[in-house]
Amino acid sequence: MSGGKLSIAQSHEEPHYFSRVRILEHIEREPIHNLLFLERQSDWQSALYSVSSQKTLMSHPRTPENCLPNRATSNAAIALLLFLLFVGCDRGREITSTDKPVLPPIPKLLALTNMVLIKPGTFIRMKHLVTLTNEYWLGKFEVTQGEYLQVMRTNPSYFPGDLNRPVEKVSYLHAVEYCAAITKREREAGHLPPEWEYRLPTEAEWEFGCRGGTTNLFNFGDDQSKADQYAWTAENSDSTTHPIGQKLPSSLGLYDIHGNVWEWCQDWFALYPQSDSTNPVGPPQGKFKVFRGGGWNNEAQYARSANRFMMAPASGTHFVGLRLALCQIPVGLNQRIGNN
Ligand SMILES: [Ca+2]
Repeated sequence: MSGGKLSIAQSHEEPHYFSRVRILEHIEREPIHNLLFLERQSDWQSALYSVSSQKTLMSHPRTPENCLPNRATSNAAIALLLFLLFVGCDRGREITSTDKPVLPPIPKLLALTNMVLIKPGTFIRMKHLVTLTNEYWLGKFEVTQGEYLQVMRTNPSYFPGDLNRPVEKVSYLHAVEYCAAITKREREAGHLPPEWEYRLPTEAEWEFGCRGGTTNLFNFGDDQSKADQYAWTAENSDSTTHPIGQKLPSSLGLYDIHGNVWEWCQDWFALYPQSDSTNPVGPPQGKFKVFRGGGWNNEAQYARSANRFMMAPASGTHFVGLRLALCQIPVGLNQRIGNN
């Protein structure tokens, strides 16, 4: 824009005059490209008013600078302005809902079908109260050889022949890898909200689920002679594992939670704290990881709800397997999301 036009606008001191002159100048010179500088609807309306009501503008002194464009250019400019107005090219208008970026929906939790929901609650451990404040899920069955093979492409088990037997000879480290693979698969399938993950249960989660509100030696009571109905132990196993789900379940619907194979837990082994605890996860480090529930290789007394054993995390043996847990990731540990 030349300095001459600027002085004309200022000399007439008309609020809209300068903008009209400037609009018409741009219509005349660059009817498409330069019109994009108009950022308010009022500017467009002002421009239209000026072009269609030439008398208004003509009432101002005619100078080479503020002369109206010729008729052909004006008609083209009017058509262009009308088109831009009706197609919504006004850059100053408010962003509507249709302009907002579409974010992917947050997945709803869809647990695997063979999981049992465990509600929050408390239980007594070594005379101390343990409180679990969040609901979580436990696998209805031990992880089978078939399930492990499908995900990990290998089957480390000592007892072959039936893929419905529980997987064993799986180390704690490989069990963790399996849980992470399930988490990744279910997350990619859109079945897991960001704050949920599959993992090994903590000892407290395992025992609370096993007990199902009972305070007895076993979840079926204190009568060990009933163990044959609920568990594969050294008394009835014939020194081998058995396909999952053949014995009676616990009151919560958990099969083989006593016996068949022992089950890895998340915790490092340590003596329990001599106090009440909430959502305990065990010590931050250690030498051995805990496994629970007894197995085909030990008598029923070792399958008690409270019994525990431990092994180095890199070791695997033919009487230890795993059971999946589905839990919320504690606040502050969300950095694990996406690393699974
Ligand atoms: Ca078991």
